Amino acid sequence: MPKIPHQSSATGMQAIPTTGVAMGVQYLEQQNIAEEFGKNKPVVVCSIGDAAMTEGEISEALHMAALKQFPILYFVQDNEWDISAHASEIRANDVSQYIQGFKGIELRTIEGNNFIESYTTIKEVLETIRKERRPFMIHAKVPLWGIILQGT
Ligand SMILES: Cc1ncc(C[n+]2csc(CCOP(=O)(O)OP(=O)(O)O)c2C)c(N)n1
Ligand SMILES: [Mg+2]
Repeated sequence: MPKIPHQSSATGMQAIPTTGVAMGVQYLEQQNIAEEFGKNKPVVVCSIGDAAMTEGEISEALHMAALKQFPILYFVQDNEWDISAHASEIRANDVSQYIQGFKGIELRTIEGNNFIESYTTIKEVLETIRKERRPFMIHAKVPLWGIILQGT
Protein backbone atom coordinates (compact mmCIF):
# COMPACT_ATOMS: atom_id res chain seq x y z
CA MET A 1 0.00 0.00 0.00
CA PRO A 2 1.29 3.52 -0.69
CA LYS A 3 2.27 5.65 2.29
CA ILE A 4 2.10 9.42 1.76
CA PRO A 5 4.04 11.79 4.05
CA HIS A 6 2.86 15.22 5.19
CA GLN A 7 1.81 17.98 2.82
CA SER A 8 3.26 21.49 2.89
CA SER A 9 2.13 24.66 1.14
CA ALA A 10 5.73 25.65 0.42
CA THR A 11 6.87 24.28 -2.94
CA GLY A 12 9.56 21.60 -3.04
CA MET A 13 9.16 20.53 0.60
CA GLN A 14 8.49 16.92 -0.40
CA ALA A 15 12.06 16.30 -1.60
CA ILE A 16 13.82 16.12 1.78
CA PRO A 17 11.18 13.92 3.53
CA THR A 18 10.86 11.50 0.59
CA THR A 19 14.63 11.23 0.22
CA GLY A 20 14.79 10.60 3.97
CA VAL A 21 12.26 7.80 3.63
CA ALA A 22 14.41 6.26 0.87
CA MET A 23 17.40 6.55 3.20
CA GLY A 24 15.41 4.69 5.86
CA VAL A 25 14.40 1.97 3.40
CA GLN A 26 18.05 1.50 2.45
CA TYR A 27 19.12 1.41 6.09
CA LEU A 28 16.63 -1.35 6.96
CA GLU A 29 17.77 -3.40 3.97
CA GLN A 30 21.48 -2.95 4.74
CA GLN A 31 20.91 -3.94 8.37
CA ASN A 32 18.87 -6.98 7.28
CA ILE A 33 15.94 -5.84 9.37
CA ALA A 34 13.60 -4.92 6.51
CA GLU A 35 10.22 -6.56 6.09
CA GLU A 36 10.34 -9.32 3.43
CA PHE A 37 8.69 -8.07 0.23
CA GLY A 38 10.22 -10.56 -2.22
CA LYS A 39 10.59 -9.03 -5.66
CA ASN A 40 8.24 -6.16 -4.79
CA LYS A 41 10.75 -4.15 -2.80
CA PRO A 42 9.66 -0.65 -1.72
CA VAL A 43 10.16 2.31 -4.06
CA VAL A 44 9.93 5.92 -2.91
CA VAL A 45 8.41 8.44 -5.34
CA CYS A 46 8.98 12.18 -5.07
CA SER A 47 6.46 13.85 -7.37
CA ILE A 48 7.28 17.47 -8.13
CA GLY A 49 6.70 20.39 -10.52
CA ASP A 50 9.27 22.01 -12.79
CA ALA A 51 9.34 25.29 -10.84
CA ALA A 52 9.53 23.59 -7.44
CA MET A 53 12.65 21.86 -8.77
CA THR A 54 14.47 25.23 -8.55
CA GLU A 55 14.19 25.31 -4.72
CA GLY A 56 17.45 25.02 -2.78
CA GLU A 57 16.32 22.04 -0.72
CA ILE A 58 15.99 19.96 -3.88
CA SER A 59 19.74 20.15 -4.41
CA GLU A 60 20.42 18.80 -0.91
CA ALA A 61 18.10 15.88 -1.51
CA LEU A 62 19.53 15.04 -4.93
CA HIS A 63 23.11 15.15 -3.65
CA MET A 64 22.35 12.55 -0.96
CA ALA A 65 20.30 10.34 -3.27
CA ALA A 66 23.09 10.34 -5.86
CA LEU A 67 25.87 9.83 -3.32
CA LYS A 68 24.18 7.09 -1.26
CA GLN A 69 22.19 5.52 -4.13
CA PHE A 70 18.76 5.53 -2.53
CA PRO A 71 15.83 3.61 -4.09
CA ILE A 72 13.87 6.70 -5.15
CA LEU A 73 12.17 8.08 -8.25
CA TYR A 74 12.06 11.85 -8.72
CA PHE A 75 9.06 12.31 -10.98
CA VAL A 76 9.05 15.81 -12.47
CA GLN A 77 5.98 17.09 -14.29
CA ASP A 78 7.22 19.96 -16.44
CA ASN A 79 4.37 22.13 -17.71
CA GLU A 80 6.77 25.07 -18.21
CA TRP A 81 4.78 27.21 -15.78
CA ASP A 82 5.25 28.47 -12.20
CA ILE A 83 1.70 29.76 -11.58
CA SER A 84 1.69 32.77 -13.94
CA ALA A 85 5.44 32.89 -14.66
CA HIS A 86 6.77 31.05 -17.70
CA ALA A 87 9.90 28.85 -17.47
CA SER A 88 11.81 31.46 -19.48
CA GLU A 89 11.29 33.94 -16.60
CA ILE A 90 12.29 31.74 -13.67
CA ARG A 91 14.90 29.16 -14.65
CA ALA A 92 18.08 28.85 -16.69
CA ASN A 93 17.84 25.10 -17.41
CA ASP A 94 15.27 22.37 -17.52
CA VAL A 95 15.64 19.39 -15.18
CA SER A 96 17.09 17.10 -17.86
CA GLN A 97 20.04 19.53 -18.02
CA TYR A 98 20.11 20.19 -14.26
CA ILE A 99 20.29 16.51 -13.30
CA GLN A 100 23.51 16.09 -15.32
CA GLY A 101 25.25 17.64 -12.28
CA PHE A 102 24.17 14.70 -10.12
CA LYS A 103 26.18 11.72 -11.29
CA GLY A 104 24.44 8.50 -10.25
CA ILE A 105 20.83 9.57 -10.84
CA GLU A 106 19.69 8.04 -14.13
CA LEU A 107 17.43 10.17 -16.30
CA ARG A 108 14.50 9.42 -18.60
CA THR A 109 12.95 12.30 -20.52
CA ILE A 110 9.46 11.62 -21.85
CA GLU A 111 6.46 13.27 -23.46
CA GLY A 112 4.06 13.07 -20.54
CA ASN A 113 1.01 13.30 -22.79
CA ASN A 114 2.06 10.15 -24.67
CA PHE A 115 0.37 7.37 -22.71
CA ILE A 116 2.35 4.43 -24.12
CA GLU A 117 5.72 6.17 -23.65
CA SER A 118 4.79 7.26 -20.12
CA TYR A 119 3.43 3.86 -19.08
CA THR A 120 6.35 1.83 -20.41
CA THR A 121 8.97 4.23 -19.03
CA ILE A 122 7.45 4.37 -15.56
CA LYS A 123 7.06 0.56 -15.53
CA GLU A 124 10.67 0.03 -16.62
CA VAL A 125 12.04 2.54 -14.11
CA LEU A 126 10.03 1.19 -11.16
CA GLU A 127 11.11 -2.38 -11.99
CA THR A 128 14.76 -1.30 -12.19
CA ILE A 129 14.60 0.55 -8.86
CA ARG A 130 12.99 -2.50 -7.22
CA LYS A 131 15.79 -4.68 -8.56
CA GLU A 132 18.89 -2.46 -8.54
CA ARG A 133 18.11 -0.14 -5.59
CA ARG A 134 19.31 3.14 -7.11
CA PRO A 135 17.84 6.58 -7.91
CA PHE A 136 16.14 7.72 -11.13
CA MET A 137 14.57 10.88 -12.45
CA ILE A 138 11.73 10.93 -14.95
CA HIS A 139 11.32 14.32 -16.63
CA ALA A 140 7.82 14.31 -18.11
CA LYS A 141 7.10 17.20 -20.43
CA VAL A 142 3.40 17.92 -20.08
CA PRO A 143 0.95 20.48 -21.44
CA LEU A 144 -0.61 23.13 -19.20
CA TRP A 145 -4.26 22.16 -18.69
CA GLY A 146 -5.70 25.69 -18.64
CA ILE A 147 -4.17 26.53 -21.98
CA ILE A 148 -5.50 23.31 -23.51
CA LEU A 149 -9.01 24.04 -22.20
CA GLN A 150 -8.87 27.61 -23.49
CA GLY A 151 -7.89 26.28 -26.88
CA THR A 152 -10.89 23.95 -27.17
C1 LIG B 1 8.59 28.38 -1.21
C2 LIG B 1 7.41 28.81 -2.04
N1 LIG B 1 7.56 29.81 -2.93
C3 LIG B 1 6.51 30.19 -3.69
C4 LIG B 1 5.30 29.60 -3.54
C5 LIG B 1 4.11 30.03 -4.37
N2 LIG B 1 3.82 28.99 -5.33
C6 LIG B 1 2.81 28.10 -5.17
S1 LIG B 1 2.67 27.03 -6.46
C7 LIG B 1 3.98 27.75 -7.25
C8 LIG B 1 4.40 27.25 -8.60
C9 LIG B 1 4.75 25.81 -8.62
O1 LIG B 1 5.09 25.47 -9.95
P1 LIG B 1 5.52 24.01 -10.31
O2 LIG B 1 6.40 23.44 -9.27
O3 LIG B 1 6.02 24.04 -11.70
O4 LIG B 1 4.14 23.19 -10.20
P2 LIG B 1 2.83 23.30 -11.13
O5 LIG B 1 1.83 24.12 -10.36
O6 LIG B 1 3.22 23.93 -12.44
O7 LIG B 1 2.39 21.88 -11.30
C10 LIG B 1 4.51 28.82 -6.51
C11 LIG B 1 5.63 29.66 -6.93
C12 LIG B 1 5.17 28.57 -2.57
N3 LIG B 1 4.02 27.90 -2.38
N4 LIG B 1 6.24 28.19 -1.84
MG1 LIG C 1 5.00 23.87 -13.44
